[in-house]
Amino acid sequence: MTDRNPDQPAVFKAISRGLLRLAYGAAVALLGGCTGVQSTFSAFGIEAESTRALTWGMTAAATVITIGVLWLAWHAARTPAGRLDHQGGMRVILWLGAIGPTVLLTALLVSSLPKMRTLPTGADDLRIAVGGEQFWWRVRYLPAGGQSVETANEIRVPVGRTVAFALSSPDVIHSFWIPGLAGKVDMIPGRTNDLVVRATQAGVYRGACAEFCGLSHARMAFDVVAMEPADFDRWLADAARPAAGIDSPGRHLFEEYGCSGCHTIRGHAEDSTIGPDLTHVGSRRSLGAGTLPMTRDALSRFIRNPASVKPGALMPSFKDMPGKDADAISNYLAELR
Ligand code: HEC
Ligand SMILES: [Cu+2]
Repeated sequence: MTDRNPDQPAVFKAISRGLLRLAYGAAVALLGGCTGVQSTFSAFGIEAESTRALTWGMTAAATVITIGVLWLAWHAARTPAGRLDHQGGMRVILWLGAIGPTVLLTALLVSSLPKMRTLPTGADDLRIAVGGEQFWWRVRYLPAGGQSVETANEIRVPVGRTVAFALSSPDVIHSFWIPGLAGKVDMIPGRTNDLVVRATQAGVYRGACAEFCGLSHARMAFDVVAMEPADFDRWLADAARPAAGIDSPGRHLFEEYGCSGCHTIRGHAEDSTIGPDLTHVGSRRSLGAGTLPMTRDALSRFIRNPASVKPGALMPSFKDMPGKDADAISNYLAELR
Protein backbone atom coordinates (compact mmCIF):
# COMPACT_ATOMS: atom_id res chain seq x y z
CA MET A 1 0.00 0.00 0.00
CA THR A 2 1.27 3.52 -0.78
CA ASP A 3 1.54 6.34 1.75
CA ARG A 4 -1.66 7.56 3.28
CA ASN A 5 -3.29 10.29 1.30
CA PRO A 6 -4.08 13.23 3.63
CA ASP A 7 -7.27 14.00 1.63
CA GLN A 8 -8.72 10.54 2.11
CA PRO A 9 -10.92 11.14 5.18
CA ALA A 10 -12.66 14.05 3.42
CA VAL A 11 -13.28 11.92 0.35
CA PHE A 12 -14.68 9.08 2.48
CA LYS A 13 -16.94 11.47 4.36
CA ALA A 14 -18.31 12.84 1.09
CA ILE A 15 -18.87 9.33 -0.29
CA SER A 16 -20.58 8.06 2.85
CA ARG A 17 -22.81 11.16 2.99
CA GLY A 18 -23.77 10.56 -0.64
CA LEU A 19 -24.48 6.87 0.00
CA LEU A 20 -26.63 7.67 3.02
CA ARG A 21 -28.71 10.15 1.04
CA LEU A 22 -29.12 7.65 -1.77
CA ALA A 23 -30.20 4.91 0.65
CA TYR A 24 -32.64 7.27 2.34
CA GLY A 25 -34.16 8.37 -0.98
CA ALA A 26 -34.46 4.79 -2.20
CA ALA A 27 -36.07 3.67 1.07
CA VAL A 28 -38.67 6.46 0.94
CA ALA A 29 -39.47 5.71 -2.70
CA LEU A 30 -39.68 1.95 -2.18
CA LEU A 31 -41.55 1.87 1.13
CA GLY A 32 -44.19 4.20 -0.32
CA GLY A 33 -45.39 1.25 -2.42
CA CYS A 34 -45.51 -1.20 0.48
CA THR A 35 -49.04 -0.73 1.74
CA GLY A 36 -52.50 -0.98 0.28
CA VAL A 37 -54.87 -3.64 -0.99
CA GLN A 38 -52.43 -5.12 -3.47
CA SER A 39 -49.21 -5.50 -1.54
CA THR A 40 -47.16 -8.42 -0.30
CA PHE A 41 -46.61 -6.39 2.83
CA SER A 42 -50.34 -6.15 3.61
CA ALA A 43 -50.36 -9.90 4.23
CA PHE A 44 -53.62 -11.60 5.14
CA GLY A 45 -52.66 -15.24 4.62
CA ILE A 46 -50.12 -17.57 6.18
CA GLU A 47 -48.07 -18.03 3.03
CA ALA A 48 -47.68 -14.29 2.42
CA GLU A 49 -46.91 -13.79 6.11
CA SER A 50 -43.98 -16.19 6.03
CA THR A 51 -42.76 -14.66 2.75
CA ARG A 52 -42.87 -11.26 4.42
CA ALA A 53 -40.94 -12.53 7.46
CA LEU A 54 -38.31 -14.06 5.18
CA THR A 55 -38.04 -10.81 3.21
CA TRP A 56 -37.47 -8.76 6.36
CA GLY A 57 -34.93 -11.29 7.63
CA MET A 58 -33.01 -11.20 4.35
CA THR A 59 -33.15 -7.40 4.22
CA ALA A 60 -31.77 -7.14 7.75
CA ALA A 61 -28.98 -9.63 6.97
CA ALA A 62 -28.11 -7.83 3.73
CA THR A 63 -27.92 -4.52 5.61
CA VAL A 64 -25.59 -5.97 8.25
CA ILE A 65 -23.38 -7.54 5.58
CA THR A 66 -23.21 -4.34 3.53
CA ILE A 67 -22.27 -2.26 6.56
CA GLY A 68 -19.64 -4.86 7.53
CA VAL A 69 -18.05 -4.86 4.07
CA LEU A 70 -18.05 -1.04 3.94
CA TRP A 71 -16.43 -0.95 7.36
CA LEU A 72 -13.79 -3.45 6.21
CA ALA A 73 -12.98 -1.34 3.13
CA TRP A 74 -12.79 1.80 5.24
CA HIS A 75 -10.55 0.06 7.78
CA ALA A 76 -8.24 -1.29 5.04
CA ALA A 77 -7.94 2.11 3.37
CA ARG A 78 -7.11 3.88 6.64
CA THR A 79 -4.62 1.38 8.01
CA PRO A 80 -1.04 2.68 7.59
CA ALA A 81 1.04 0.93 4.95
CA GLY A 82 2.75 -2.23 6.13
CA ARG A 83 0.27 -3.02 8.88
CA LEU A 84 -1.84 -5.36 6.69
CA ASP A 85 -0.22 -8.61 5.65
CA HIS A 86 -1.05 -11.27 3.08
CA GLN A 87 -1.98 -13.88 5.69
CA GLY A 88 -4.51 -11.60 7.35
CA GLY A 89 -6.07 -11.00 3.94
CA MET A 90 -6.33 -14.74 3.31
CA ARG A 91 -8.04 -15.22 6.69
CA VAL A 92 -10.62 -12.58 5.80
CA ILE A 93 -11.29 -14.33 2.48
CA LEU A 94 -11.59 -17.72 4.19
CA TRP A 95 -14.05 -16.53 6.82
CA LEU A 96 -16.05 -13.94 4.95
CA GLY A 97 -15.74 -15.41 1.48
CA ALA A 98 -16.20 -19.12 2.15
CA ILE A 99 -17.23 -20.17 5.66
CA GLY A 100 -19.58 -17.23 6.33
CA PRO A 101 -21.66 -17.52 3.13
CA THR A 102 -21.86 -21.31 3.46
CA VAL A 103 -23.23 -21.08 6.99
CA LEU A 104 -25.60 -18.24 6.06
CA LEU A 105 -27.00 -19.88 2.93
CA THR A 106 -27.42 -23.22 4.71
CA ALA A 107 -29.33 -21.51 7.52
CA LEU A 108 -31.52 -19.73 4.97
CA LEU A 109 -32.23 -22.97 3.12
CA VAL A 110 -33.04 -24.90 6.30
CA SER A 111 -35.35 -22.16 7.59
CA SER A 112 -37.20 -21.75 4.29
CA LEU A 113 -37.68 -25.44 3.38
CA PRO A 114 -40.61 -25.98 5.78
CA LYS A 115 -42.28 -22.84 4.40
CA MET A 116 -42.19 -24.28 0.89
CA ARG A 117 -44.40 -27.24 1.79
CA THR A 118 -47.99 -26.82 0.62
CA LEU A 119 -50.67 -26.86 3.28
CA PRO A 120 -52.34 -30.25 3.69
CA THR A 121 -55.91 -30.40 2.38
CA GLY A 122 -58.81 -32.62 3.38
CA ALA A 123 -61.97 -33.71 1.61
CA ASP A 124 -63.95 -31.17 3.65
CA ASP A 125 -61.99 -28.17 2.47
CA LEU A 126 -63.48 -25.62 0.11
CA ARG A 127 -62.25 -25.87 -3.46
CA ILE A 128 -62.44 -22.91 -5.81
CA ALA A 129 -61.78 -23.44 -9.51
CA VAL A 130 -60.54 -20.27 -11.19
CA GLY A 131 -60.14 -19.96 -14.93
CA GLY A 132 -58.06 -17.15 -16.38
CA GLU A 133 -59.79 -15.86 -19.51
CA GLN A 134 -58.95 -12.98 -21.85
CA PHE A 135 -59.40 -10.69 -19.79
CA TRP A 136 -61.47 -11.83 -16.87
CA TRP A 137 -61.77 -14.54 -14.22
CA ARG A 138 -64.22 -17.42 -14.19
CA VAL A 139 -64.75 -18.45 -10.56
CA ARG A 140 -66.47 -21.67 -9.49
CA TYR A 141 -66.94 -22.53 -5.80
CA LEU A 142 -67.02 -26.26 -5.13
CA PRO A 143 -67.97 -26.67 -1.47
CA ALA A 144 -67.63 -30.18 -0.06
CA GLY A 145 -70.99 -31.89 -0.43
CA GLY A 146 -72.71 -28.73 -1.70
CA GLN A 147 -73.70 -27.53 -5.16
CA SER A 148 -71.16 -25.69 -7.27
CA VAL A 149 -71.64 -21.96 -7.70
CA GLU A 150 -70.28 -19.96 -10.63
CA THR A 151 -69.44 -16.27 -10.42
CA ALA A 152 -66.78 -14.06 -11.97
CA ASN A 153 -64.18 -11.39 -11.29
CA GLU A 154 -64.41 -11.49 -7.52
CA ILE A 155 -63.19 -14.08 -5.05
CA ARG A 156 -64.40 -14.54 -1.51
CA VAL A 157 -62.63 -16.74 1.01
CA PRO A 158 -63.47 -17.70 4.59
CA VAL A 159 -60.90 -16.66 7.22
CA GLY A 160 -59.20 -19.53 9.04
CA ARG A 161 -60.33 -22.26 6.66
CA THR A 162 -58.12 -24.01 4.16
CA VAL A 163 -59.02 -23.16 0.58
CA ALA A 164 -57.65 -25.06 -2.42
CA PHE A 165 -57.62 -23.16 -5.70
CA ALA A 166 -57.59 -25.20 -8.92
CA LEU A 167 -56.15 -22.88 -11.56
CA SER A 168 -56.51 -23.32 -15.31
CA SER A 169 -56.89 -21.41 -18.56
CA PRO A 170 -58.75 -22.07 -21.81
CA ASP A 171 -56.76 -19.64 -23.96
CA VAL A 172 -53.29 -18.28 -23.11
CA ILE A 173 -51.06 -18.38 -20.05
CA HIS A 174 -52.24 -16.16 -17.22
CA SER A 175 -50.85 -15.91 -13.72
CA PHE A 176 -53.01 -15.89 -10.62
CA TRP A 177 -51.65 -13.53 -8.02
CA ILE A 178 -53.11 -12.30 -4.75
CA PRO A 179 -50.02 -10.61 -3.26
CA GLY A 180 -51.41 -10.37 0.27
CA LEU A 181 -52.38 -14.04 0.33
CA ALA A 182 -49.75 -16.12 -1.48
CA GLY A 183 -47.25 -16.23 -4.30
CA LYS A 184 -48.06 -16.28 -8.02
CA VAL A 185 -49.17 -19.46 -9.78
CA ASP A 186 -49.35 -19.74 -13.57
CA MET A 187 -52.61 -20.73 -15.25
CA ILE A 188 -51.60 -22.89 -18.16
CA PRO A 189 -53.89 -24.18 -20.94
CA GLY A 190 -54.31 -27.94 -20.73
CA ARG A 191 -53.40 -28.39 -17.10
CA THR A 192 -54.58 -27.54 -13.61
CA ASN A 193 -52.26 -26.01 -11.02
CA ASP A 194 -53.11 -26.10 -7.33
CA LEU A 195 -52.66 -23.34 -4.81
CA VAL A 196 -53.61 -23.96 -1.19
CA VAL A 197 -54.11 -20.94 1.06
CA ARG A 198 -55.49 -19.94 4.41
CA ALA A 199 -56.57 -16.37 5.09
CA THR A 200 -55.79 -15.01 8.54
CA GLN A 201 -57.57 -11.65 8.49
CA ALA A 202 -60.86 -10.40 7.15
CA GLY A 203 -60.74 -7.50 4.71
CA VAL A 204 -60.90 -6.43 1.09
CA TYR A 205 -57.81 -7.00 -1.00
CA ARG A 206 -56.92 -7.21 -4.67
CA GLY A 207 -55.44 -9.74 -7.00
CA ALA A 208 -54.19 -9.40 -10.57
CA CYS A 209 -53.02 -11.28 -13.60
CA ALA A 210 -49.24 -11.43 -13.40
CA GLU A 211 -48.39 -12.83 -16.82
CA PHE A 212 -48.81 -10.75 -19.98
CA CYS A 213 -51.83 -12.24 -21.73
CA GLY A 214 -52.89 -9.69 -24.34
CA LEU A 215 -54.04 -6.11 -24.83
CA SER A 216 -56.00 -5.74 -21.61
CA HIS A 217 -53.67 -7.74 -19.39
CA ALA A 218 -53.30 -4.68 -17.15
CA ARG A 219 -57.11 -4.51 -16.81
CA MET A 220 -57.39 -8.05 -15.49
CA ALA A 221 -57.62 -7.66 -11.74
CA PHE A 222 -60.13 -8.88 -9.18
CA ASP A 223 -61.37 -8.04 -5.73
CA VAL A 224 -60.62 -10.50 -2.96
CA VAL A 225 -62.88 -10.45 0.08
CA ALA A 226 -61.78 -12.44 3.13
CA MET A 227 -64.80 -12.97 5.36
CA GLU A 228 -65.57 -14.49 8.75
CA PRO A 229 -66.62 -18.12 8.13
CA ALA A 230 -70.28 -17.60 9.13
CA ASP A 231 -70.57 -14.54 6.84
CA PHE A 232 -68.94 -16.50 4.06
CA ASP A 233 -71.40 -19.40 4.40
CA ARG A 234 -74.31 -16.97 4.25
CA TRP A 235 -72.82 -15.22 1.24
CA LEU A 236 -72.23 -18.50 -0.61
CA ALA A 237 -75.79 -19.65 0.06
CA ASP A 238 -76.99 -16.32 -1.41
CA ALA A 239 -74.70 -16.62 -4.40
CA ALA A 240 -76.04 -20.12 -5.10
CA ARG A 241 -79.59 -18.80 -5.51
CA PRO A 242 -80.81 -17.94 -9.00
CA ALA A 243 -81.51 -14.29 -9.84
CA ALA A 244 -84.60 -12.74 -8.23
CA GLY A 245 -87.81 -12.63 -10.26
CA ILE A 246 -87.30 -9.18 -11.77
CA ASP A 247 -89.56 -8.20 -14.65
CA SER A 248 -88.13 -4.96 -15.99
CA PRO A 249 -87.68 -3.62 -19.55
CA GLY A 250 -83.96 -4.27 -19.17
CA ARG A 251 -84.55 -7.99 -18.80
CA HIS A 252 -86.26 -8.14 -22.21
CA LEU A 253 -83.64 -5.94 -23.84
CA PHE A 254 -80.96 -8.28 -22.49
CA GLU A 255 -82.57 -11.03 -24.57
CA GLU A 256 -83.27 -8.82 -27.59
CA TYR A 257 -79.70 -7.59 -27.92
CA GLY A 258 -78.40 -11.13 -27.71
CA CYS A 259 -76.52 -10.63 -24.46
CA SER A 260 -77.83 -14.00 -23.31
CA GLY A 261 -75.92 -15.57 -26.19
CA CYS A 262 -72.78 -15.13 -24.10
CA HIS A 263 -73.88 -14.51 -20.51
CA THR A 264 -75.74 -16.67 -18.04
CA ILE A 265 -78.12 -15.14 -15.53
CA ARG A 266 -79.31 -18.16 -13.59
CA GLY A 267 -83.11 -18.26 -13.53
CA HIS A 268 -83.40 -15.73 -16.41
CA ALA A 269 -81.06 -16.77 -19.19
CA GLU A 270 -79.05 -19.96 -19.09
CA ASP A 271 -77.82 -20.11 -22.64
CA SER A 272 -74.13 -19.57 -22.63
CA THR A 273 -70.97 -19.43 -20.61
CA ILE A 274 -68.79 -17.58 -23.13
CA GLY A 275 -68.68 -14.43 -20.99
CA PRO A 276 -68.77 -13.86 -17.22
CA ASP A 277 -71.76 -15.17 -15.24
CA LEU A 278 -73.98 -12.18 -14.43
CA THR A 279 -76.42 -13.82 -11.99
CA HIS A 280 -75.43 -11.48 -9.14
CA VAL A 281 -73.36 -8.97 -11.10
CA GLY A 282 -74.88 -5.99 -9.24
CA SER A 283 -73.33 -7.18 -5.97
CA ARG A 284 -69.79 -7.20 -7.32
CA ARG A 285 -67.51 -4.45 -6.11
CA SER A 286 -66.09 -3.69 -9.53
CA LEU A 287 -66.96 -4.05 -13.20
CA GLY A 288 -64.90 -5.55 -16.00
CA ALA A 289 -62.38 -7.34 -13.74
CA GLY A 290 -61.38 -4.41 -11.56
CA THR A 291 -61.59 -1.89 -14.43
CA LEU A 292 -64.47 0.36 -13.27
CA PRO A 293 -66.45 0.81 -10.06
CA MET A 294 -69.80 -1.04 -10.14
CA THR A 295 -72.21 1.83 -10.87
CA ARG A 296 -75.11 2.17 -13.29
CA ASP A 297 -73.23 4.78 -15.32
CA ALA A 298 -70.18 2.56 -15.60
CA LEU A 299 -72.42 -0.35 -16.66
CA SER A 300 -74.03 1.73 -19.45
CA ARG A 301 -70.64 2.89 -20.66
CA PHE A 302 -69.18 -0.62 -20.59
CA ILE A 303 -72.13 -2.22 -22.37
CA ARG A 304 -72.13 0.21 -25.31
CA ASN A 305 -68.40 0.13 -25.85
CA PRO A 306 -66.38 -2.35 -23.79
CA ALA A 307 -63.23 -1.67 -25.84
CA SER A 308 -63.26 2.00 -24.80
CA VAL A 309 -62.49 0.96 -21.24
CA LYS A 310 -60.84 -2.39 -22.02
CA PRO A 311 -58.90 -2.46 -25.29
CA GLY A 312 -59.17 -5.86 -26.92
CA ALA A 313 -62.06 -7.03 -24.71
CA LEU A 314 -63.75 -10.06 -26.26
CA MET A 315 -67.23 -8.59 -25.91
CA PRO A 316 -68.65 -6.92 -29.03
CA SER A 317 -69.51 -3.25 -28.78
CA PHE A 318 -73.10 -2.07 -29.05
CA LYS A 319 -72.32 1.45 -30.25
CA ASP A 320 -75.70 1.88 -31.95
CA MET A 321 -77.64 0.99 -28.83
CA PRO A 322 -79.76 4.02 -27.78
CA GLY A 323 -78.70 5.47 -24.42
CA LYS A 324 -82.07 4.67 -22.90
CA ASP A 325 -81.74 0.98 -23.76
CA ALA A 326 -78.27 0.85 -22.24
CA ASP A 327 -79.63 2.54 -19.12
CA ALA A 328 -82.53 0.10 -18.90
CA ILE A 329 -80.16 -2.86 -19.16
CA SER A 330 -77.84 -1.28 -16.59
CA ASN A 331 -80.72 -0.77 -14.18
CA TYR A 332 -81.67 -4.40 -14.60
CA LEU A 333 -78.11 -5.67 -14.11
CA ALA A 334 -77.54 -3.40 -11.09
CA GLU A 335 -80.58 -5.01 -9.46
CA LEU A 336 -79.10 -8.49 -9.81
CA ARG A 337 -77.65 -8.66 -6.32
C1 HEC B 1 -69.87 -12.49 -27.87
C2 HEC B 1 -70.13 -12.65 -26.49
C3 HEC B 1 -70.72 -11.51 -25.69
C4 HEC B 1 -71.89 -10.81 -25.92
C5 HEC B 1 -72.87 -10.97 -27.07
C6 HEC B 1 -72.05 -9.91 -24.81
N1 HEC B 1 -71.02 -10.04 -23.95
FE1 HEC B 1 -70.81 -9.09 -22.20
N2 HEC B 1 -69.00 -9.91 -21.95
C7 HEC B 1 -68.40 -10.82 -22.80
C8 HEC B 1 -67.04 -11.05 -22.36
C9 HEC B 1 -66.03 -11.96 -23.02
C10 HEC B 1 -66.84 -10.25 -21.23
C11 HEC B 1 -65.57 -10.08 -20.42
C12 HEC B 1 -64.86 -8.84 -20.92
C13 HEC B 1 -63.66 -8.51 -20.09
O1 HEC B 1 -63.82 -8.08 -18.94
O2 HEC B 1 -62.54 -8.68 -20.62
C14 HEC B 1 -68.10 -9.57 -20.98
C15 HEC B 1 -68.32 -8.73 -19.88
C16 HEC B 1 -69.55 -8.19 -19.56
C17 HEC B 1 -69.85 -7.49 -18.34
C18 HEC B 1 -68.91 -7.30 -17.17
C19 HEC B 1 -69.02 -8.45 -16.21
C20 HEC B 1 -68.20 -8.31 -14.96
O3 HEC B 1 -68.07 -9.29 -14.25
O4 HEC B 1 -67.67 -7.25 -14.69
C21 HEC B 1 -71.14 -7.08 -18.42
C22 HEC B 1 -71.92 -6.31 -17.38
C23 HEC B 1 -71.64 -7.50 -19.70
N3 HEC B 1 -70.64 -8.19 -20.36
C24 HEC B 1 -72.90 -7.24 -20.18
C25 HEC B 1 -73.32 -7.54 -21.46
C26 HEC B 1 -74.56 -7.07 -22.03
C27 HEC B 1 -75.58 -6.21 -21.33
C28 HEC B 1 -74.61 -7.55 -23.32
C29 HEC B 1 -75.69 -7.31 -24.34
C30 HEC B 1 -75.95 -5.93 -24.67
C31 HEC B 1 -73.42 -8.35 -23.52
N4 HEC B 1 -72.67 -8.30 -22.39
C32 HEC B 1 -73.11 -9.04 -24.68
C33 HEC B 1 -68.98 -11.41 -23.87
C34 HEC B 1 -70.18 -11.00 -24.45
CU1 LIG C 1 -54.31 -12.58 -17.87
